[in-house]
Amino acid sequence: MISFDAAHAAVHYPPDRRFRIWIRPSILITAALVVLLPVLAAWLEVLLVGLPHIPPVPQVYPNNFAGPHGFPLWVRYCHFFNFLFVTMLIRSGLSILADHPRLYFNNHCTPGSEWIRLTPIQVPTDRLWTAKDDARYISPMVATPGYRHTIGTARSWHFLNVYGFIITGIFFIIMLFDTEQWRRLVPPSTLVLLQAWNTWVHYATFHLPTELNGYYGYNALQQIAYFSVVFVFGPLAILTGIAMSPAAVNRFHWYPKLFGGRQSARSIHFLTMLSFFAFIMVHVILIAMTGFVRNMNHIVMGTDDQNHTGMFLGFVGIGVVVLTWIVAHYISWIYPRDLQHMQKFITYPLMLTTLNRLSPSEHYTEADISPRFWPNGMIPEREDWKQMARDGFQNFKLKVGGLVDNPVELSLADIENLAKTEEITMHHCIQGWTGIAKWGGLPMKSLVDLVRPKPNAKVVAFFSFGGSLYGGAYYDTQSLENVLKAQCLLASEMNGKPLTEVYGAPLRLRVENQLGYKMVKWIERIEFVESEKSIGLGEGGKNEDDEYFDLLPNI
Ligand SMILES: Nc1nc2c(c(=O)[nH]1)N[C@H]1C(S)=C(S)[C@@H](COP(=O)(O)O)O[C@H]1N2
Ligand SMILES: [Mo]
Repeated sequence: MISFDAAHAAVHYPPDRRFRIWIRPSILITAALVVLLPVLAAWLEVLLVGLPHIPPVPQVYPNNFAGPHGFPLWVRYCHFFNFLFVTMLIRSGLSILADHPRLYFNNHCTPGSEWIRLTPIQVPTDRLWTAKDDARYISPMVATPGYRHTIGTARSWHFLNVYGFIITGIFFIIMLFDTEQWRRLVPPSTLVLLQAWNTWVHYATFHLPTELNGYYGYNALQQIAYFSVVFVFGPLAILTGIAMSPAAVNRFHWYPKLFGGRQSARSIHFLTMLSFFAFIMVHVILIAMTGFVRNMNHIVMGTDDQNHTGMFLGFVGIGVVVLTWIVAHYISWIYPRDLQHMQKFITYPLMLTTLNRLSPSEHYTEADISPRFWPNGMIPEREDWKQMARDGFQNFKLKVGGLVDNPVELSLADIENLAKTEEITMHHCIQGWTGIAKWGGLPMKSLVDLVRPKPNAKVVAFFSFGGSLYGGAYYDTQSLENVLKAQCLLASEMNGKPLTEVYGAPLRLRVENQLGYKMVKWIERIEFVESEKSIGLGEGGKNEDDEYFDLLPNI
């Protein structure tokens, strides 16, 4: 489908492309019960007391039906765009999930504690296994853009489509309540629950009830399903999405707790995706079973008759959606930079005016510290770093320069003498995993005060001893404004001990309102510059340059 050069083929086409799903047995049993119990109850009811009574479907005549009915143009447009956006969200979401194919209900993400794993790999304990090693291949047939480790581009699609999804959703809900159409979706009383149960008993025991004409009304079960999709799953998907933002979570600690924690929110985000998927499946099957031609006219043409226009145009609409998936696939590989810039054009200003304004303020306790913290990145292979590592970094000097009045070279002891604070914070990796650790080191603000940036210095660049996925040294940038915020540290300690080699010795950055890749490990030098455009490919960091990550990942 797409041909890669050797470096990209090595990342995107790993030899091991097996796909396996493992689910914790207790969860599997619970899920099976949740599905089977209602079916069993329906059969029992029919065997013991017979089929429940469903009132006969009233005969409706177009000229005597007073209530809200039909499918106005705005309903039909929203339906189409929603289908487009939701499928794009599912496809790009699957690519994101494949980058850390484990879901948890605890914030530590300790290997083995996941409730579902979409990889055959059990994390090896006899060697270093980074989160990036753990990323899996996913077929581009089911995911956008698919393959392995394409999370940057997948996120661009996910965000571009989420804007469409939210705008469509808001417009739809406004229109619902601006017209009488809301009465078609919102159950009038709890009595509907009883009616829905009765309808369910019919479906579950294969006694299909006579269907109402959807042009005039829905059966109780159908109404509850539509209501849940619009008013429960849609908002839940959005709210749990926001609960994965480091800027939001590290500012408002109560927020992720609404969903049982940051990882539980991620799991619920996944489960809402499954709910959407299951809904689409059942919806399509029932549309086909209950008068396909007429139903297609309803939602495509807005008419209630038996000619074939709606069906044909409907197929064209589905074709357009499938074509969009295919076009998105090729854009991902042929114009990834344009895609990245398009998403930045919208998201960057949006972040600056919203999430980026939140200052992190965390107060985890020692007891919250994760027993094991996923490692990431490539340990430096440079000889000078290895030599210093052998000597415990006694000869290390951090060079701080660029647009500053007072360039300095600091040993670890100098840095310790400047100032030192500690904080216990939650780390959010772009891949989806989190971990809590205590970090100790120099507040970046103290360093800024010491070197005195010139007025035109707006960006701080951190260069690493370590390499990167496609070659070249790792680096990333921060706005000067952001490093002055609370809890931005040049960390030399993790959990009360000097940083180990794996976790970034001798120094690493901590920025608690952004994602992990902004926090350069194994820092060699720091440079104050006017703009990130003058460094590397100018996108703001090694991952931004090579993997199309965001410049400002507050979410
Ligand atoms: N030099 C360097 N720093 C890096 C990376 C890297 O690849 N190279 N990976 C980043 C990413 S993606 C994450 S999530 C964090 C991981 O930090 P940890 O190993 O302490 O978990 O380091 C960041 N810093
Ligand atoms: Mo990361």
